[in-house]
Amino acid sequence: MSETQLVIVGAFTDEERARLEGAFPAVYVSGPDEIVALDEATRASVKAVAFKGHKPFGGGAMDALPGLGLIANYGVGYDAIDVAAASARDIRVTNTPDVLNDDVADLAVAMLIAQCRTMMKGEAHVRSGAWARDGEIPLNRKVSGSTAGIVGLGRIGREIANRLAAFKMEIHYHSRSEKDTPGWTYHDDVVSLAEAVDFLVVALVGGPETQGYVTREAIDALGPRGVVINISRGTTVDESALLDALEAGRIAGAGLDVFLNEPNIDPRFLVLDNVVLQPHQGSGSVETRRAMAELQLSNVQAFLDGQELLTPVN
Ligand code: 8YV
Repeated sequence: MSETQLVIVGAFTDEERARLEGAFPAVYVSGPDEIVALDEATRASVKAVAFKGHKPFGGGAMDALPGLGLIANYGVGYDAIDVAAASARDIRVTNTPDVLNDDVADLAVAMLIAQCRTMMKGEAHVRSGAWARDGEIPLNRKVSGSTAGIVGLGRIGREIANRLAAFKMEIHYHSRSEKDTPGWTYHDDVVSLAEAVDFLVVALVGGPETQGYVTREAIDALGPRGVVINISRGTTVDESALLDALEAGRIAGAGLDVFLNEPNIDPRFLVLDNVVLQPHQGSGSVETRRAMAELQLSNVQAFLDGQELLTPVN
């Protein structure tokens, strides 16, 4: 067998893993911590890593692969990878931007509508037979025509804003700088954004610089009709402040695809009836996950062929 070029690291599906193993001489480990346990000859021959998941990938795991030149991440968010440590070791990092924008934006809108229109309660009402027995569910809340606030107007944030504009919403946003978006209102801080809107949709990048970015003050500024939607990372919102506000009814509800401690989320969420909870499935359609896998594979291929990387992050 030819020398191992690739370590496949993380929670890949069988199909994704088979595609990588078909393309490159590869070994598999379930997480970065296991790399060090590979035999020395294998570690010495590895040139690239294909990574998927959210377990921390730090300098220690990188040092276990002396010939490593690339970590190709499966996902747009690469906050699990210590990019500074990679750069310090001349290791390139790539991600999979753009191909997932539609799916993630679709899910943000779906969670907003599901929360406001009490779709989870409606579903239970039909399935339990309560509809036939007790009649209609309580009236709920109109979505179209409201005011939406996007936190982070990057590629995904823009897709969400475009969708919500099509729902006749007034669009407000906060991001590092004002964008050229005629008709949309810029706020230079997240509290003033929250004060101005009905729905706060968080589309920030993860990582230390956005840790707790949506603060307790911002959550409370939304007010009792406010809804928080988070499709970014659990770290971007002060989760205990969000739970306190949801429990006390200081905001109306939330739609969450991401949490601080996935998949073992804070059990306080599980008993709330004003939240829509999703299992970090923003990019999780067959079509999008295939496109992400292909982009990751193309980055590995480009690197091993000495070509320019398609989607570098450092
Ligand atoms: C994950 C994501 O990559 O792209 C991102 O940043 O969070 C997701 O698409 C996916 O869950 C695989 O870990």
